Amino acid sequence: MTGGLAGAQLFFFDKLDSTMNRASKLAEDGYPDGTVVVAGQQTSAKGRLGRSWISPPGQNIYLSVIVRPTLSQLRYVNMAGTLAVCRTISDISDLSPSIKWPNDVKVNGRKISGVLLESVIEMGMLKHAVLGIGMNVSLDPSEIPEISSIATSLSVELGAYFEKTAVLKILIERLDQFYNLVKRGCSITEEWVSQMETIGKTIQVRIGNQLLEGKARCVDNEGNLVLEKPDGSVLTLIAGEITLQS
Ligand code: BT5
Repeated sequence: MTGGLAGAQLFFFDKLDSTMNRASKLAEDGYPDGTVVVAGQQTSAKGRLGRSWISPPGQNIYLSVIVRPTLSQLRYVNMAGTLAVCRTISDISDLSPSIKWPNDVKVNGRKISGVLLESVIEMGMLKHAVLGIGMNVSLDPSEIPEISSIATSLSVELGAYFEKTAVLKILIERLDQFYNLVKRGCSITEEWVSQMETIGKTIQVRIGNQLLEGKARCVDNEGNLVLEKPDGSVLTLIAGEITLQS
């Protein structure tokens, strides 16, 4: 722990429905910026847009952090989460993680981690937000049909056992580092984009029931994806409302 924001106080639970729910409750009770909630297992873990995060017991990381940035810093917190995961993977291996806009971390084309940001805004003011990170450390996706073809873990990629606590410690340190940059008003967009696999690719985007195809041109300073449609027109996609198909 670097003694900064993330990791100020850490709560560990063997089993929770979701670390997001528990961290959100603690935030409502006034726990400070950087309070971390970790679970050994989740029974009802959340992904984005009503999806779920498979969270069996064992050596995977399920973590949520209470964050209290300004409203204008909020959009960078998701970047801090994905960058912290990438840096953690690079710290402990020679794997090359990449970010799939806006919140997935992939290794060799498969998802190893997902990041989720939930915020409570009242009367134009940010009350608090919770950043969630799921990271597969020793998950064996071949045992889970729903994700067997799309997911991976550190153990699968490296053929070695990893001690979850050691990985968690590095992840919290990295999160602390990136979140501190956000809080100090430094832009981490450039670094985020440099880790991103999505730029330059032809992608399919689902917006509600609509499916669009286009070329991912760039990401603007606020993290929005700029899509060029086949007719040459340009659309700015805001993270949080959108799913990339592949
Ligand atoms: C995410 O959503 O990727 C955000 C996941 C955040 C999970 C953390 S765990 C700690 C904290 N507590 C929670 O309750 N949540 C957070 P999304 O982009 O919607 O991706 C969800 C999709 O990823 C699912 O529909 C599956 O296709 C896939 N998926 C589910 N579980 C997975 C896993 N363990 N590994 C890889 N992919 C998974």
